[in-house]
Amino acid sequence: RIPAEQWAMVVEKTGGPCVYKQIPTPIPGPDEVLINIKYSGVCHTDLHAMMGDWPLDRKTPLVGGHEGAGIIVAVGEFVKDLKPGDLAGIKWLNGSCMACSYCRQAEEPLCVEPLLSGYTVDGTFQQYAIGKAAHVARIPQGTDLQAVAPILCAGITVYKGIKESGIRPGQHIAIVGAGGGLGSLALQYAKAMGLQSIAIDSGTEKQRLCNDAGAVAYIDFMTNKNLVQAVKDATPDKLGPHAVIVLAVTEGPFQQATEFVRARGTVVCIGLPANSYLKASVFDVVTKMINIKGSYVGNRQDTAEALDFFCQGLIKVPFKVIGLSKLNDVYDMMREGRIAGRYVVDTDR
Ligand code: 8ID
Ligand code: ZN
Ligand code: ZN
Repeated sequence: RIPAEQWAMVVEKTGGPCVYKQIPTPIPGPDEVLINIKYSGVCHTDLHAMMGDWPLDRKTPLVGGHEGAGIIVAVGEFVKDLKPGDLAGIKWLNGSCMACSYCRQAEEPLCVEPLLSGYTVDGTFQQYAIGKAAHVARIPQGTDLQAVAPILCAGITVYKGIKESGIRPGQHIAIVGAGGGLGSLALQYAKAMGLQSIAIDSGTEKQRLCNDAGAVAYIDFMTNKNLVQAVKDATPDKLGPHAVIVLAVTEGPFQQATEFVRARGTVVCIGLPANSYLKASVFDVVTKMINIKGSYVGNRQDTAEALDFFCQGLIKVPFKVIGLSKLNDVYDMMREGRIAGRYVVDTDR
């Protein structure tokens, strides 16, 4: 029943575009599972991967994608707790060594020898993809596979980032890039976690999305003349948000975040713009006791928790579905910052 060949979008050279073609169906190793991917979210990371934006080697040719939800069709001989027919998801961390000092402490995203889906190993922009059994996301039977796909990177990442900020219920969080894929999920998790969100992005479509998600304020970074003051003014005491989650794909907003975060507040860097550096006033960081940190996807427990919020019905993912063969169109829209929410590709067309 598993076909020898299957449809995939393949990056054949840096800069793209992806080529829609049939390639052999991969065969899982003893500690792996083969998943018939039904839907996959398209993350900005996939575009960075195609463009060769990062100082990190990747494979070529490459099948991108790391937000894939589907049905297990084969399991390796060492796999005991998963079986054909179970629902599962492939996330950015496809596998890790499980032996290094980070893996031993469940900090597996920091593994020294990670396998990265759609980067160092083929990902989910194909009909059949492989994941290490230890790392695939366990998705409960009956889950809507279209809607859950974006949880597998965007959801896990922003949920983890919010936890890393140390913010508490009732406090204000600024989400920079709130109308994008990670941002729209961040608004949902923030609300579910009892936080008040200040959304920063641009355009009226993203404004509508942010308002619908319950943001207490929307600030347009393209038209606002004094963004730093506007963000501070959006908190009741005008001192600024307790935490900032920066999801933007350019350098400027990382700098700006340290200017509007409240004293003692935390800036969590999540976006990964090419060739970018953090710059902040040392005087402000010291005298306001500002915390600046990074946050990188999530571990297996973060994955389970992020999925649990979704399965409880607390996370409404704003997504649009398009055929896998149209992936290049999604990248074009993404480059121009025109996507409100997330695109999910259907691997059957
Ligand atoms: O683990 C991680 N740290 C992780 C996980 C997943 C993704 C990091 N990422 C990275 C991606 O590689 C990418 O660099 O997070 C970034 C955002 O991914 P995304 O949400 O998938 O991208 P998007 O849908 O294109 O959204 C980006 C949004 O940022 C807005 C854009 O308008 C868009 O809505 N934006 C930009 I560009 N500049 C802005 C600014 N100055 C801004 N919003 C506010 N202010
Ligand atoms: Zn991603
Ligand atoms: Zn490791």
